Amino acid sequence: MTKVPLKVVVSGPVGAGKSTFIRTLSQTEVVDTDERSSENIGKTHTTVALDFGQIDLGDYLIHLFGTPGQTRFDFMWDILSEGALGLLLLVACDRPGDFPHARRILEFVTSRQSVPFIVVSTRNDVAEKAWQPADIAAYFDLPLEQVIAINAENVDSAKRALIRLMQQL
Ligand SMILES: Nc1nc2c(ncn2[C@@H]2O[C@H](COP(=O)(O)OP(=O)(O)O)[C@@H](O)[C@H]2O)c(=O)[nH]1
Ligand SMILES: [Mg+2]
Repeated sequence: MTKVPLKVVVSGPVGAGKSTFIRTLSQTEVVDTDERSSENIGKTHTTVALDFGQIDLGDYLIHLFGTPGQTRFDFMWDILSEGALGLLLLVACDRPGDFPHARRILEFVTSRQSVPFIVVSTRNDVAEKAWQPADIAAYFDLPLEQVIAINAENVDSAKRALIRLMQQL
């Protein structure tokens, strides 16, 4: 049976777990374009163009497109989000300093087109004194169902984010 291909965009600030999330979920070899970072973002390599992976989810074949986190790549948004089913906005629950950037991404995207999205809180397995989903929902002014806490390194946990997005459609 032919599966229905669905495009899902994975965005969020640098360090939110986009590359990890896509690597965890992808059943094909991930195409990534990590390069030595030109900005001081606390790690030497970062995604400059995109991450791509795909995952079989029942009747659907989900194509995951990870956007670069750095603001100078904003121009790629229109290209990446063309025809997208939905958006996963990743934020690391222990990096609240990056939330304003995440909110700007969300405002930027939703101002251009109406796209279903959820906020995915990552690093819940590592973080102490991290933000809880209810706090994150309040910050982004969203109902609690639109926020999910995961471990981006765990397949079952990461899959729950995709399923939650599908439930928003
Ligand atoms: N333990 C754990 N580590 C995570 C999680 N998400 C991301 N990381 C780690 O956080 C760092 C940043 O993740 P990365 O995928 O490079 O973020 P990106 O800049 O959004 O692509 C990496 O060291 C990851 O291994 C998570 O849910 N759990
Ligand atoms: Mg990355």
